[in-house]
Formats: sequence, C-alpha cells, structure tokens
Amino acid sequence: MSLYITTPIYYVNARPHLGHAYTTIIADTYSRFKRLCKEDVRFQTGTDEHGDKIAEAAQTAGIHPKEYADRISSMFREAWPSLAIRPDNFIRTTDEHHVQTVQKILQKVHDQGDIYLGSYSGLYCRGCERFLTEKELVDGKCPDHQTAPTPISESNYFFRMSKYQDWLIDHIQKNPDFITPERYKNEVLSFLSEPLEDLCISRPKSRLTWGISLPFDDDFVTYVWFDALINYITGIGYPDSEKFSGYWEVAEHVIAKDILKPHAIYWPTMLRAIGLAPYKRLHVHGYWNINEAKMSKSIGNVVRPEALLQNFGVDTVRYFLLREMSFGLDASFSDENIIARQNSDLANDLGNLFSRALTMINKFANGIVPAPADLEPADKELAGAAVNMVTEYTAQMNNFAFNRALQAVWAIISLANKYIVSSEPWVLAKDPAKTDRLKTVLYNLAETLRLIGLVLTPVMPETTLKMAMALGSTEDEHSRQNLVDHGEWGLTAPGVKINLGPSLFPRLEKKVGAPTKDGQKKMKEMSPKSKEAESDAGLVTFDDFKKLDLRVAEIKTAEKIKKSDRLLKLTVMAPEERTLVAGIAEYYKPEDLIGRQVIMVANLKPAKLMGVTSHGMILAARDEQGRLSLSALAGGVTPGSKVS
Ligand code: ME8
Repeated sequence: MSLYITTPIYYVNARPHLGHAYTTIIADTYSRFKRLCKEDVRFQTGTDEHGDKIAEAAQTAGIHPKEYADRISSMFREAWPSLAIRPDNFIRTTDEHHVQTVQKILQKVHDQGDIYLGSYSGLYCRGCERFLTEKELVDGKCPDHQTAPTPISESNYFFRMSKYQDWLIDHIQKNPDFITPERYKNEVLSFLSEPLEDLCISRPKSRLTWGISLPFDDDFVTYVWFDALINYITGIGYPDSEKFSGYWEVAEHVIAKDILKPHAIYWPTMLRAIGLAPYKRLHVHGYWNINEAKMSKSIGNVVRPEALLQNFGVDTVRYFLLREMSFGLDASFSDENIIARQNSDLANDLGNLFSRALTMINKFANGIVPAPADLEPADKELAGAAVNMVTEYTAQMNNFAFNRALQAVWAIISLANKYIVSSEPWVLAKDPAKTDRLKTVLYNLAETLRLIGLVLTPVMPETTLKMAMALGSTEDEHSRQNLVDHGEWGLTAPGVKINLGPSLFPRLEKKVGAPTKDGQKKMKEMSPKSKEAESDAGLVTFDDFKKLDLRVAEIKTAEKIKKSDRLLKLTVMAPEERTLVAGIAEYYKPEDLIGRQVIMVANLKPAKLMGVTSHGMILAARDEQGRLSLSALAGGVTPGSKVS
C-alpha cells in the first residue's frame, strides 16, 4: 500500500503562522503514521507564488515578485524542520517544470474545446482571489476577509466546469470517503444542487502580469487557482514520471475549510477535463481561532510557530494541536490551553507513568527489565487493553480522528497508572515471597510503555525517541519499529537494560516564564536573556522593538460608536482592510479623518471595545494638558508599508 499526501501550497504574501503549521503537522503526522504501518509514503508541501496577492505584497515591499516569493518561500521551507515536519518534496509554482506543465494542460483543455473566450462581470474578492456569488456575501462583504468585493467586468477565458457537474455529483455520491468529514461533503453537495457556472481561468495582463501566460493568448495570465491546483500532479512528475502513475491513485489532500470549493469542485472537474482520475480523499479541517476570530494574516491576529517552539518545545506543540482540535471543527488557541495540556496530559499522565515505572525498574530490579511470571487478571486486563488500544488508535488515525486516537492512548496511560497503584510494587519489593509478582508487574509496565511510545512516534518524534532509548533501544532500532511487526504484546526482551534519564516534560506555571520546582530547567531555557534584561532595565533591545509590527494605515471610514463619547470605529487599509477602535472621538471629527495616513500597531491582540473588535491600534501623542494628536505621515506612502 502507498500514500501520497499533500498540504495546500501556501501563499507567499506573509510568513508562516500556526494555521499553516497545523495543516502541515497533520500531513506530517499522517505520513509518519503510514510509514509506521510500513506503507510507502510521499508527502508534499510547498508555496503558491503567482497572482494578485503576491504582486501586491511585492509592490509594497518594493521588490520584484520573484525576489519576494524567493524570500517568503524559503521562510516556509525553513520553518518545517523545527516542527519536526519532513516533507519529501517542496514544490513552488514558479518551478520551471510546473510552469511548463500548466501551459501544456491549458493547451490540451483548450484544444479539446473546454476553454473558451467570454466576458465576465462579477464581484471579485482579492483575499480569496476569486469571484464571489451574491449568496456567499454576508452584509455585502466576503465573510472570510471582511471586505467588500470589487465589481469587475472584462473579457476572459473560461473553463467549462458546468459540463462536469453531473459527473462530479455522481462521483461524490458513489465515493462516500471522497470528501471528509461528512459535513463538508454535504456542503459541497448542497452547493452543487444549484447549476454550476463555468470558471474564469484568466486575468488580462493589463491588470496583472505576475502569472503563467496562457499558451494560446499572450495577453492573459492564468488564474492563480488553475495554476496552483495543478501543483499536486506536477510535484510527482506529471505527465512522464513513473512516480506519477504510482502515487496519483493514492493521493489525499489536507486543507482547511476556507479552500473547500477550489479543492472539491474546481480541482476534480479540472482533472476530469485533463483525463485523469480524481484524487482519492480530501480531508477538511476547521479554523484555529483566537478570541472567536479566525487566526489569519489579513486580520493580523496570528501566532508564530517559532514563539511556541521557544516556550513549549516541538512535541508539546504537535501534541496540543492534534489533541485539542477535533478534525473538521474549529478550535480555540491560547497559551493557557497549551499549558493545561502540557501539565495534565504530558507531565502528569505520561511523564509520571514513565518516570515511576523506570524508577521502580531501576530500584527494584537493578535497572534490568525482568522476565514476567504467571499472569493475574489485572495483568491480563492491562495487556488486553494495550493491544486493543493499538487497534483503536490505528482505526482512528486512518480516519483522521487524531484527537480520538490520542484519547485511546491516554486511556491506557491512565489504566497503567492505576495498575501501579493497585499492584503496589513498593510493597511487593519488601516481601521475598512476592518476587515473581514484582517481576511480572515491572515487565508489564515496561511493555505498556514500549507500546505507548510506539504509537506516539508519529505525533511526538523527539519524546518517543527518548522513551525508546530509556527503555534500552538504540536510535537505529527505534527507527525500524513499526506497527505491523511490533504492535503486539510481549515483545520487550527480558534482560534489557534501561537508562534512567531526565523527566520527559516539566510542569509549567500558568504564566509562561515563572518556574516551578521541576519546571526550572525548562524555564531557564525559555528566558535565556533574563539576566541581560535585568541589568538593562528600562531599555529595549532591537529584538524587542522588532516584535512590534508598525504599519502605515490609511483611514477609509470613521464613525462614532454608539453610547461612547470617546470611541470611534475606523476602517483602514493596511493594505488589507481592517477595523480599529480608537479613543479619539473627543479630538477628531469622523469626517476629518478620511484619507489620513497614520501609524498603526498591526500585531496587537484583537480587543473588543463597546461590542466592536479592534484589530490593531493607531499611535497618537498626548501632551501634559491632555491634548491628543494623531501620528501622521507626510502622505503618499503605500498603505501597509512597514514603519521602522
Ligand atoms: O489558500 N486555522 O494559501 P494560504 C487552520 N495558496 N488552518 C489555517 C488557518 C487557521 N486559522 N489559516 C490558514 C491558499 N490555515 C492557497 C492554497 S492549494 C492548491 C492553494 C491553513 O496561504 C489551512 O491549511 O491562504 C488553509 O487551507 C491554508 O492555510 C490557506 O493557506
């Protein structure tokens, strides 16, 4: 059996954040799981580098789009190893092979009559890079980007997507696993219950040049989605490579619900037109939210993976993301939630079981795993539950129910902790007549831990290596473990020498940075600069300053907030539209603010003021008399430019 798993290719208009990391960790965990099942796996991620958004971001940065794309693409590529993500291929849509293949495909689909020239009027959302239907708008705005789409009319090329509608409905109905979880399948079917329109797949070069030229009309570039989706086949060498024929039939895509439509509707119909089979499965997850708002670069409320890694370490971050989100539904991110998971699940349950069991083997059996003697009911219960856990875990992982797979593992951790309490090895150790019983209990604990370490390998690669080595394995042996040959009970060889090491996970105080007794080491690592900071009290370093994302914001609208004398609600462009609340109503009339360029703190945590959520703060000065004056620029700067 084999697997080809992909993530979306991420836009290079902003650095990676936790949302991107989540999808990529899911794909990595699943590919590690399948390797653990001895399957042949190919895992691909990459970057999406053409289109409006990138051209705009490059313009703001004042550099050529390719240079801009190179810069951000390498940030994605470099972010993954530190999260223990190991893709087999990193594709970029500016890769030569990709560009040429997209053109070949366009030519073929055009030649067979599935692409035609027409004219189009529609409502275009720059954030989504697609035309939206009236139905999709909420209060006249794109619900994902909170911006009003722009009406556009122009000549363009169209893909005859409508021609494949009936086929697609039939395919989805006949293959119940094609789109999962089911809610998203239903969403797609409900969308398909209305007539499907053809897809506009070009942009005139008068409006956008940063894209792949249409091979049959040089006045146009390819619509970024038509270009981007094809990455899934160019990345495995379509059309000529042997890899392609082996992997395409086992392709599974992982995405979030924001890009369901392109993946569930455009892509299968495109594949049909190209003459290829559809992918095997599409896995759709929900959003990571912060204070109920989707974490997104356009809102600016993003969490950076590097900050989390510094505070919590890679395995805690991976475990948290997989355990906390029920795949398909939204989940809420906060430091408190991670700390709670680390303390209860990792330090308390897993960490304690591990250190108690190893300490007892060390103390009561000279650090050597003893041979078990006759089994009592409690032993059989533990062994049976451990084997059932492996089965349950495997089924849930295959279903993309990562949180349930982990729940099954934690059930056995809890049972093993109870087994220690009820079998009281410390009492057995005092009675020479109970030596056999003691040996059995210690063996069973070592064996349970081996199986727990084995199934957790795809989720927590570092911790499980530590566990395996503490249980007497070498790194090489550990890397060859798999569920097919090693998922049974009783494979720990009696006589193996264990190696007591430091505890697996420290306990963390609620507020990151305040050490507890056993968390001390970790906390020191978290604030390596604390001494320096103390002696420089009052001064900030350049690194501190860099944490602030200061941007030029241009005020588009301003209005008083009802029931407040102080607050104004502003919409600004920076360069995306966002809403701010500013306490300046006593000093500025709303109409006097329109068109002004001010300085905004763009990466401030969103805050709700009088019912309006503010996604940033504008800078102002207040003198001793309490008079207030807004920060201002001389004008003429591109909104969104960085202030440094
Ligand atoms: O859409 N919660 O790229 P993109 C969970 N280039 N996942 C999130 C998230 C959140 N708050 N925010 C982002 C594109 N993601 C296109 C894709 S594929 C042929 C082209 C993740 O950079 C999630 O995987 O906007 C989502 O689908 C993806 O980032 C969107 O990334």
